[in-house]
Amino acid sequence: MLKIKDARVVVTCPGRNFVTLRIETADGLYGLGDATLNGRELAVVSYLADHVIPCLIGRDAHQIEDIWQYLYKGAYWRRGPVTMSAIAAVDMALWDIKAKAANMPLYQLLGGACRTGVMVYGHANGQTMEETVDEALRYQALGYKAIRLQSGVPGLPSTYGVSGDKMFYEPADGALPTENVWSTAKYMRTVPKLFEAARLALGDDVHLLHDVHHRLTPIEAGHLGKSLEPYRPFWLEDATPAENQEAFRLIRQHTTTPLAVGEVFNTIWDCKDLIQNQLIDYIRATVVHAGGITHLRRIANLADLYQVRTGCHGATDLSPVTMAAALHFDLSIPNFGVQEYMRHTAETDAVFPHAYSFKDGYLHPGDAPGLGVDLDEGLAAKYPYSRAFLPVNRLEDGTMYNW
Ligand code: KDG
Ligand code: MG
Repeated sequence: MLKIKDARVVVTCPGRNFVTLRIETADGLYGLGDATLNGRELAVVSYLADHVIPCLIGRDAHQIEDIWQYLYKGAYWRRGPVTMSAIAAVDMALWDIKAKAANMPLYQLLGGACRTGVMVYGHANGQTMEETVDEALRYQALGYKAIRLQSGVPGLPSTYGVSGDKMFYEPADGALPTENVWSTAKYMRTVPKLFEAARLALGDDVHLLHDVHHRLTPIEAGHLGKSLEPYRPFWLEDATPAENQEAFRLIRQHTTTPLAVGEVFNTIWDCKDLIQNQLIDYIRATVVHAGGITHLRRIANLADLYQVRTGCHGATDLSPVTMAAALHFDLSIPNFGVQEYMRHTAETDAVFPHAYSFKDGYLHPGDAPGLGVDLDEGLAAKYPYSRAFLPVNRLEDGTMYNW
């Protein structure tokens, strides 16, 4: 038995907010779990501190599955991003402890490596198409095999997903939500031109991706997917929201462009129909927002039956603890597709020293026991929480938008 002696939540803001759970056992082992929910961080802090940690003390840290079931079913109130991020943090920390107890990197406990490295995609973005293509060339020169392209839309003052800082894109940008303006017509004209220019400049050997950020209706998404086909995109992401999983059937009827969705999903129930009906090609659920490694493995196993591959969310609001967990997971599953990788700033990396490393377009989790990531609590304390929100989106006439 590895008795859980103590657990605490650490909130830090080395450039952006991160919530980390640290679980300690009676014999001195500890594990870390990420619980960051962008723009709603403190809700998860309270969920963990007030409602989860008291139930953990004295339990056997080895009983990962039982503790997962206890927190999920025992709460009565199942699912939802706050609950599932909190459960994910516990789950990650317990896997970290188990792997440290076994003196193995986590991927070994998960079945061992299925590949030599984890192919990642980076974010090339710019205010103009030309700037975006230049950025993409820079990523290609850094060795990236897969690159996401986002560009400003002519006629719109700002566009979500296009950042000022090129290497360290930060989605949450205001102490109150900033407002972007959206026009589907203007956007739809831009993307195929961007892909045409990028294919011409980058050649055929690089994967090109694009994120719609849930801005289109299914029929608009079908049209966009079809117009991108000549440029062979790796995927079109979040083409329409997926609360109605059936909506993806209409997109599928109109395009063979591969579809990715799921960064906002928190359980297998959010993607069950999408997967079983083969309406998507990549599932983007992540360790932190979808109930940890224990639950993400269940999702990936279901997806594998239907030839759906994983493409885990990996934006900067997912801490290095999640990045490490995702890499161990990605390395060990048969149906891995690609991993998103937005680099963290030097401040964040200093607070979370880690064993994973990037080389030639691939990340590797490293061979340190456990997740291979630590938390410098002294340094973390120097960066107090600072409220920040994701932007909201309005149409040109002021209508609140996002299907
Ligand atoms: O917190 C939300 C961001 O992580 C998200 O909007 C970024 O869409 C995103 C992506 O694909 O990385
Ligand atoms: Mg996205």
